[in-house]
Amino acid sequence: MSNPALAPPPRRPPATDGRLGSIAQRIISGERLSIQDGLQLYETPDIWTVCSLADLVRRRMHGDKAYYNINRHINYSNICALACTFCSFYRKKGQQGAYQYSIDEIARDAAQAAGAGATEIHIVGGLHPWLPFSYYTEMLQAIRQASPRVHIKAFTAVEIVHLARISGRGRERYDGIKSVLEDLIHAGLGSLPGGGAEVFDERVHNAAFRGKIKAGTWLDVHRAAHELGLRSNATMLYGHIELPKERIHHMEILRRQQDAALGAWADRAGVARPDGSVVLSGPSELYSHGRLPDPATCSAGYFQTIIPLPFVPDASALSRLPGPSGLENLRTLAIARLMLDNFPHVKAFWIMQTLPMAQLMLQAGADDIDGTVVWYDITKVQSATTHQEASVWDLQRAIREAGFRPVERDTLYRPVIRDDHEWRVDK
Ligand code: V47
Repeated sequence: MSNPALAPPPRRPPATDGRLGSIAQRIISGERLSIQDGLQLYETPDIWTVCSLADLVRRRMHGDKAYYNINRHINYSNICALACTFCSFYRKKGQQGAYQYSIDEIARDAAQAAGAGATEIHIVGGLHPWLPFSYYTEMLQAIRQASPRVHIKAFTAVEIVHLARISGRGRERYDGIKSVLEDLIHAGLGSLPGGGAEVFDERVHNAAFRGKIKAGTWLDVHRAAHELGLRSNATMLYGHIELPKERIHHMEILRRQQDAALGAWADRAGVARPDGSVVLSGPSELYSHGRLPDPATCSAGYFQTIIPLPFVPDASALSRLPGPSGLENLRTLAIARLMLDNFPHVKAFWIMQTLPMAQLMLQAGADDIDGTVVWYDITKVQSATTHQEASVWDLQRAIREAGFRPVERDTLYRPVIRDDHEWRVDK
């Protein structure tokens, strides 16, 4: 007798939602979506239309290119003054599993990665209660000295604020934050990663992120970085206690800040800005990727990439929560592509999404899957250890199988050209 549990599920036709017609029209003509539109994209059962609209925009911006990089993440210490409910990474000093790398160890690991072809070192850690400010500048200097060509992307906004505090420059003061960034740039910092943004909402912050910096301070750090000519990324940590409207609000805040960051460039370049916005994702050549500030000639700082981070509950104080499902991840990434029309890139961070899911995301708005990573301590998906490495072959295969052309990029999205053990960027 056949086992009913093994019978194929009934085939349902994919849901189509006629109400998406007007949103689709506006996306096709390159108009900016409203908060209401964003909510409708969350509410509709027609997830495949949402994904295919995001794919349309993504192809308009990047054609068949899909980016990856050769990088190495270094988490210098997990000792943290905070004890965030969503975090499984932090330890208290003396607690089992607490660690802190010396500058020599960090420089050695970075040099090893650079020797193996990495173009980027991505450094983040906990808010260490006792390490002095000089530890951070010496860390950057040591990497720069041992590996002059590698790009150092380091420290989330909450770490920058911590550094302002421990270096006596005031925790939340804008000029203090800016002068810390200046010191770090001088020591070798190349850009800021997008971590620590979580969800920009007072209710969610108080319930899940109490103790971390609030939205205004996170945005100030990135604004200061952009004013100093640094590029940065932005994240959204979703799938815990926040509501869809709070995710859309988060995206809207980032979009507004990016308008301001790109505004100065657009004014200089004579690019028209209807309503003060800078839409990069429309059909017009005026807004195509090629018209973005060229790193070789323009010192403008701005957000390069949005990285939606699905909440991984394992081993955190919120482990009772289920975390987001695969379809929720796909939808959120697609909506990020559609709402954040002034962000050049959308990253499906394979470590948190998994590589198979990142492949699907390439067909739903993502143009980047991050890199080889090697070690990653912040989250461990599906019983992974801290050694989480993808080879270049793995990344290229995943991209090709999804129907795209793999392009190795540096941190600033310049194509990397390799010749045996040498590499250079195509400007
Ligand atoms: O700041 C912490 C998040 C971030 C959990 O800029 C968690 O290119 C999910 O920002 N479940 C660090 N997320 C990672 C990050 C990042 C990663 C890859 C690329 C880039 C980039 C940035 O991870 C933290 C926090 O927001 N996080 N705990 C968790 N349980």
